Order: sequence, then C-alpha cells, then structure tokens
Amino acid sequence: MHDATQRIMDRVIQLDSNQTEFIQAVTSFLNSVDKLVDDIPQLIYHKVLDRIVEPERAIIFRVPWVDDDGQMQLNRAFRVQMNSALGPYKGGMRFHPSVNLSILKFLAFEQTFKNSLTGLALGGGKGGSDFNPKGKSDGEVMRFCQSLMIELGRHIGEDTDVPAGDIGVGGREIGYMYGQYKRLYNKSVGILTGKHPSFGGSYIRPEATGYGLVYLSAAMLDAEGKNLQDKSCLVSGSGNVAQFTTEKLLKMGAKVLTMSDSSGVLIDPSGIDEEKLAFIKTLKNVRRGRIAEYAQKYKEATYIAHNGSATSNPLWDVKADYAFPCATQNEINTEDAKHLVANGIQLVGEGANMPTTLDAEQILMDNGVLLAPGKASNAGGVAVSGLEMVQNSQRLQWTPAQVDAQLLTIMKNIYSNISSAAEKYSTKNNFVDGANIAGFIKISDAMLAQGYV
Ligand code: NDP
Ligand code: 2IT
Repeated sequence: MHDATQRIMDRVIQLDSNQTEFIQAVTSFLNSVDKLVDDIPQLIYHKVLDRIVEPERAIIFRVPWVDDDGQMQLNRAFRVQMNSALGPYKGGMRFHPSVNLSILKFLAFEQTFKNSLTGLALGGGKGGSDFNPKGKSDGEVMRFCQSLMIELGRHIGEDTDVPAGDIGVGGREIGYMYGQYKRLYNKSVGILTGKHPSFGGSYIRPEATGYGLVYLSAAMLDAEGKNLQDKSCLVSGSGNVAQFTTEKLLKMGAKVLTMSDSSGVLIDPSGIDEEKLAFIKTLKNVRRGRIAEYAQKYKEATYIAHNGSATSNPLWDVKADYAFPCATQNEINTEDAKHLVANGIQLVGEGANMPTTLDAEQILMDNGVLLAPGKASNAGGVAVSGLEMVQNSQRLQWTPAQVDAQLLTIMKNIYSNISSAAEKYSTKNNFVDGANIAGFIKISDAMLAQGYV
C-alpha cells in the first residue's frame, strides 16, 4: 500500500482494533483502491477515503421482549447507516447470536459498494440483532420483531433507510416488522423490502440473490469459453441464498453435490435434484429443522457434523468444477482454499458476504481460480430490493418475468463493469479489484460533488 492509503488503514485499526471483520473488509477494499493512487488527485483520494471508512451514523438500542413462559428477555440491536451518497441507506437485517458492531460495519461497508455496482440509487446500510431465532416460537419471533420496530421505526423511512432480510431474517420477520411499522406510523409505504407480494413485495425477491449469483457466474464463465452444463458444483448453506443458487444451477443443467447448515455438511454424490431441493425448502423454511434429516431420508447422502476444532471444512474438499459459498463470512480459510485448488476448482462464486478470508482469496487467485467477490456476485438480492422500492413508489407490481429480466440485465452489467475496471486499473480477471474500484469510483464522485460529506 502507498503511504496515503496506509495512513487510512492505520487509523481504522487504531480507532477500532477489536473490529476484526470490519478491518478485514477495509483491508480488501484499500488494497484494491490503492491502485488508483496515481489516477485521482491526492486531496480527493485522501478526503474521500478517510470519510468512506467511517459510518455516517450507527444506532445501538435495546430490545426488550417477553418469551412464551412470560419471562422478560433482552437483546441488543443495531442499524449502521454507512453511506448515503447514492441514495437512501439500504441493506438487510441479520438476526444471529454472533451479531456485533464489527460484523454489521463490515456488512454495511460491503453493502455500500455492492449497491453502487447495481447501478440503482441506493446508499449502504446494515442492521441486526444478537437475537437467536433458533428454537423460538412464531409468537416469540413476532413479539421480538414488534419490539425492535418500536425503536427502529423512527430511524428508517422509504426515502431515508430501507432495511431487508439477511441471515435469520426472511419473509416471516419482514412481515412482522412491516405490520408493526404500519401500526406505529399509520402508513403503507415501502420502508422494508422482501415483503410478501400480497402487500407490496416484489416477485423474484426471494430468488434474486441466488439467481443473480448464477447469472453473474455464468457471464464470467462464458468469457472464458466455459459454462454450467453438466458441471458439478459445491454449495454451502441451506438458507435463502443457498436454496435459490441450487435451484438456478439445476435449471442451468449443473449438478449440486453439497449443502450445509450451522450443524454440519451434507454430501450427496448422486446430486441434489429438484425433488430433494423441495425437501430442503420445506425442512428449512417451514419445519425449521436441521439438514442432518436429509441423510436419514436419502441414504445415498453422507452427513458430517461440524467439528469445532477442525481446521478445514470437508465440504470444500469434495471434487467439483465450481464452488458457491452461501452461508456466512470467512467460511473458506487457507486450508479450504488449498483443498479447492488441489481438487481443480475453476470458479468460486460468493453468495455470502466475505465468505473467503484474505489469505484464502489470495491462494485462489494465485492459482487461476475465477473469484466472483460477494459484493458483485450476490448483488442480485439488493438489486431486486431496489426494484421493489421502485414498484412501491409507483404503486405497481411487475410480473415475475419482468423482474427476472431486469435482474439478468443488472448482473450482466455488473460483470461487464467489474471486468473492465479490473483490466483498466488492475489485472485481467482480478474481479476483487474490479468490484472494489468500480463500486468506489461512483461513490467517490458523488461524495465529492456533495461537498466531501
Ligand atoms: P439464511 O438465514 O436464510 O441462511 C443462512 C444459512 O447459512 C443457513 O443454512 C445457516 O445454517 C448457515 N449459517 C449461518 N451462519 C452460519 C455459521 N456461522 N456457520 C455455519 N453455517 C452458518 O441467510 P441467507 O441465505 O439470507 O444469507 C446467507 C449469506 O448470504 C449471508 O452471508 C448473507 O449476508 C448473504 N446475503 C444474503 C442476501 C439475501 O438476500 N438474503 C443477499 C446477499 C448476501 P442454519 O440453518 O443452521 O442456521
Ligand atoms: O447482503 C445483502 O445484500 C442483503 N442481505 C440484501 C439487502 C437488501 O436490501 O435487499
């Protein structure tokens, strides 16, 4: 890194030395934009960069709620409003016991550049709570969401900040939060995306992140004369992104060998087909069960429970052509990356946010693996959220085919923009640099024009 960039990095570390995930996200970003140091006047470079790593605002609040046994419970919740240069803050809410300010700042930071890449007028934000939805009844989740919205409601708005889903937050939670907002403010407006289509949700929003990941990966493969037909794929996770990534991979003629959850890994050499995927959807979305059940039903599959002390994940050691991490951050470490390379993996398409550690990323790229970074490859979800905002403003609802066609166009544009930025400022096929730089330039121009704010 040049001195000017290093100074920004040092300050982030000095201010928040315990925020490891945020520091990781900033390191990746600064390593890329450092390549612009000679292209942008120093003052502009410096003054935009030192602001861009600081959230415009971060709200922390308590969420009191009562469980089914009548006991009073308490959780901590957050909303990080990172950057509004391009439009209202936009990004999901995550409910998971690991949620803290570092994780939400990294997610809001990534979101800012991702949203820029979509080409829509969206700023970046992220929020969530350390609430653990696992094992909670619908009533408990509802009361928690209602209590959370009593405070969050005053900080959001259709032109201010528009949250959506992420880990642990899907249609059910969005519905409860939306219903409470309506009671509090007496307004039916698009203050959340990912709503059910019966009350303002966009068709294809549930599918969008997974479908978009496959669209962008297909575009990347196409440029190399490759495709998905008959190729074997590893998918991790079994939630929203993993399910619809698998669904689209199957539609494109690929074979999916693996899925997982936070308890363990599933390996099915005969392939997870449409019928088995339907079983997983019911298991995870309706019954909220564990993926281990799959191996009891389909005897051809093997289930391996996660071993807390293991240094690598067996899912990434299955021989396949392409890999799609769709669970959580840092799920591919250096050991996993070495396994992927040794097994001849050709593409890693990130459905999750920052699923690959910095060192693992380097190993993959040094070995010629095509790496589609999450801020580009999982942008389909927020892109269709942006389209949901447009539909809400118009008080119209587009057909699934109309939305899907726009999603495809957006993902192709993202591929084209990140590959041109990689060639212009870095090296061909360095899509990490391409995504960081293409996302940054647009925001930087906007921040500058608005008075370095
Ligand atoms: P879901 O809650 O629907 O699913 C998450 C999946 O990942 C589940 O299978 C879960 O297991 C597993 N998982 C979560 N945390 C861990 C962990 N610490 N270790 C191992 N497995 C874990 O979330 P999404 O599918 O929405 O999100 C997945 C990823 O995609 C996240 O990184 C998210 O930020 C990203 N993303 C999501 C978008 C969206 O539109 N939803 C858009 C763009 C990115 P279990 O079932 O046991 O909980
Ligand atoms: O990480 C993400 O892009 C999301 N969780 C989706 C955000 C959104 O506003 O749809």
